[in-house]
Amino acid sequence: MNVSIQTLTAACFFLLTMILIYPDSESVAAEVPPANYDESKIPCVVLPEPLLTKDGRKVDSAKLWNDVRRPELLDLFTKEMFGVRQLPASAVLTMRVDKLAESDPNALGGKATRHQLRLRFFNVSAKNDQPNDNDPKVDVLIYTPNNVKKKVPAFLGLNFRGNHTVSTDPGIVLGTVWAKPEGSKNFVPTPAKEEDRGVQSSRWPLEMILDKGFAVVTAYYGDIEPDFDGGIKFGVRKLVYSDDESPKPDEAGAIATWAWGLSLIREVVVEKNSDSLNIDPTRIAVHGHSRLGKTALWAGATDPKFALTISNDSGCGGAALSRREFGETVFRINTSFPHWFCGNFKKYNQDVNSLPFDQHELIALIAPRPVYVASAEEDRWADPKGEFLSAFHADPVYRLLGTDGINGVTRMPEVEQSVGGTIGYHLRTGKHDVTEFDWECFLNFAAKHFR
Ligand code: GTR
Repeated sequence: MNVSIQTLTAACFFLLTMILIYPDSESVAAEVPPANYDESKIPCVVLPEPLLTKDGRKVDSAKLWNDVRRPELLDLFTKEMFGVRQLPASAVLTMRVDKLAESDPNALGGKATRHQLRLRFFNVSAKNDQPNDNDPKVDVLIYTPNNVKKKVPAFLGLNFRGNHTVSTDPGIVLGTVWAKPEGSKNFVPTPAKEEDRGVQSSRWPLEMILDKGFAVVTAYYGDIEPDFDGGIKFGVRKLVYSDDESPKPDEAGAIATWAWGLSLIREVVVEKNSDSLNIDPTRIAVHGHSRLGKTALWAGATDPKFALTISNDSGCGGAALSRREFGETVFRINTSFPHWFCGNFKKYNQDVNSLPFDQHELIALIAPRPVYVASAEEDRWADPKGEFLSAFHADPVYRLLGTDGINGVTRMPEVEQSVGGTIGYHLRTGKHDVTEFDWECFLNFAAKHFR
């Protein structure tokens, strides 16, 4: 190498100047490199082996997986990525389910029965044994098909913009959403608007889902915790953390909190009321799009009572492999959304190869329960190939546990083909979204596995 003395001296001088200006490395805000979309620039990716224990044992039986490797991985994902849930702490937090407050047996033109109920959270003290208006609440919206007599399976997922946005149904209660007023940078609680009814209905084809004999259960994710840095002070966790307290490095970020909300709804709303709702609690699919797809995967991994999990365009921190660093990266996501994951996850910003896991192992944590990963061709930010590879590399765990895994698929399929077995996958044309095609695949997958 031909490096002149002058160049070396200049480099040393530059470094010394930097050290003097920025005496500790923490104060140097490292810049997130631009996103890479070039396959040839992806460094050689060596994935951690799901079927190898920390102490080097080969996992060759379901028993070793269940007793040792799965708990080991679950612990790593919990402490290093999503964070330990501080909820539910029933000693601190009391929850009241307002009776099945609103029902309409003739919703959606008679196709469905609609139920709406409100979960209210509050701290009990000597002076207070009732929630007040400022206490957190989560409104849950449920539709069940009218033409099925026996208990039906259900799709449970959070929505981005409020329950009233999933359908134009005028009976949906207008709640409160988090929005930025014109010219403001801050989110404030804002009464949901009549004109926003149904604005997200293309992502929630209710009639199509109901016609196939499934119920739909949803709630607004911002009710559980609003989605901005500092949102912890305004959701359910405001009852757990005091004003000047923030989560420790291994404590839950927003995604783990939303996932907690999904499990809570599954348990206290659906399972507890399964007779009156006519929903089969053993056939509940958890699903989500994008950041809520990441949430669905974590809910599926942590709550074995979710019988099936669907991730739509979940990307970085969801189904996409972190080590590929294609599109959105760990560094970028932790910088743009510092509240989504736990503090420890930021340790890996500039060295994803030191992560003690990769996202194929998140999918493996769901095994042997069916999991479906959906990608969109133009959604390069979410790295469709990385999403497929995660599904593919979870296959050995699914097969060890006696399922057909990805059913022999070895290559990423052409667009618009749904492939796989217990692990399902498709790549559709188009952008980052949830479309009718996605739902057709989810419904077929669920119908096959919930037979
Ligand atoms: C993007 C984010 C992604 C994805 C998406 C979404 O801005 O970078 O990780 O989750 O938002 O949730 O729509």
